Amino acid sequence: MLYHLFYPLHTTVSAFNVFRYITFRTIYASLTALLICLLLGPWFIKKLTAHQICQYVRDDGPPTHTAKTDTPTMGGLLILFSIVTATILWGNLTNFYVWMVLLVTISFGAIGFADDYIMQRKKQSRGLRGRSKLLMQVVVGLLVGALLYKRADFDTHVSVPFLKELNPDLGWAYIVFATLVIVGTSNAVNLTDGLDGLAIGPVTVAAATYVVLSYVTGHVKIANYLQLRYVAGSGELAIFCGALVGAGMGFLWFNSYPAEVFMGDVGSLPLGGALGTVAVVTKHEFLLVLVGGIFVIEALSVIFQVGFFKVTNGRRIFRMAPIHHHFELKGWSEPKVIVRFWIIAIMLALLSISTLKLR
Ligand code: 57M
Repeated sequence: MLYHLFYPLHTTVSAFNVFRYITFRTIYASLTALLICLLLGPWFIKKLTAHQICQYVRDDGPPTHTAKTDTPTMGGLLILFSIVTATILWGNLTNFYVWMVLLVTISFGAIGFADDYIMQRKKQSRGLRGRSKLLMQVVVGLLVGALLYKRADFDTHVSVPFLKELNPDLGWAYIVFATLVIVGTSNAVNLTDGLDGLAIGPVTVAAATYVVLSYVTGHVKIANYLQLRYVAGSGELAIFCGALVGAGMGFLWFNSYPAEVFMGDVGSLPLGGALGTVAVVTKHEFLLVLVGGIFVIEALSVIFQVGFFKVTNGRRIFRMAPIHHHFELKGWSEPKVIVRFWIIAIMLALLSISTLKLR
């Protein structure tokens, strides 16, 4: 909005020229989202507590988690408000991809909200049925895939990290592929969200990585220089990712151990969905496996644990899945698990950025 208000005035006030730059708007989108979270956070947490919107902790989890009962939840609403406001303020609102990623964020937020709301109404730790939740996510994913496929300038080739010669064209199957990436990431982030700051830390790191990736794929000269697929208009997603970084840091202020608030599904589902959408639009879909490696490890730990549990009639690979519970039950303190997972997330992000050159 500020871009549309001020940039046209640059002919009279040359200082307004700065609104043209994606870098400038990304930094301010990030700071705006951070400030919104920091300023509204205490008031919002008080409201959640006053309305008794609190977590119902499962009684079969690690014993340390029972102390978390009554922690306010649905803090994701604050994250969403900060991201959407900062993106609308600093983004170019004529950009198709900006609206697409906002659409995914808001609709996945609505699915998460319904889930959390049911949990609150029923006063228990289970909300929407897993299948209904998945079906709604798939519908949004397919819609995004179809909208992209219909665009004349969208490329249905996929790029594989480290192998620049390998660019298979998926054709219409790209719609299914995009859905898989978006829905898979959304659920993997949701599974990761089981310790204070465990999900929002790596989400923030991944968003910062995608600030760089969106910027370079949307910049014709840099994209050509790095031999990347140039996606016209994708640079504007750097502003959205910047807002995500700001909101992530702002939320972490309150969600860091010991957490004053949890994000709830209204936070975890849209954050993952948004990262998946950015990966799809910027043509860095496979790289998301590395950028979001923590989410992949968490999801795989569940898949292997549940699979092994079923095949062997009750035997387990990990003490408990997702894998963060395994380390907790091994005796690592909660902050140690969290910070070590953050360290891995940062390492993976650096590795991912290095693939821009190592191909
Ligand atoms: C949700 N949600 C947390 C909070 C957060 C298939 C199965 C493995 C699924 C999995 C599952 O349901 N995972 C997704 C994880 C919950 O947090 C709420 O949920 C929101 C995210 N959706 O924002 O609102 C609890 O996580 C803790 N938490 C924090 N700090 C935070 O910042 O400490 C969350 C955020 C909170 C709090 O304790 O109550 C959750 O874990 O429920 N299921 C599981 O994760 C369960 N695993 C399991 O059953 N494993 C089995 C195998 C055979 C399937 C096994 O290994 O034996 C565990 N979940 C819990 N306890 N809580 C089991 C034990």
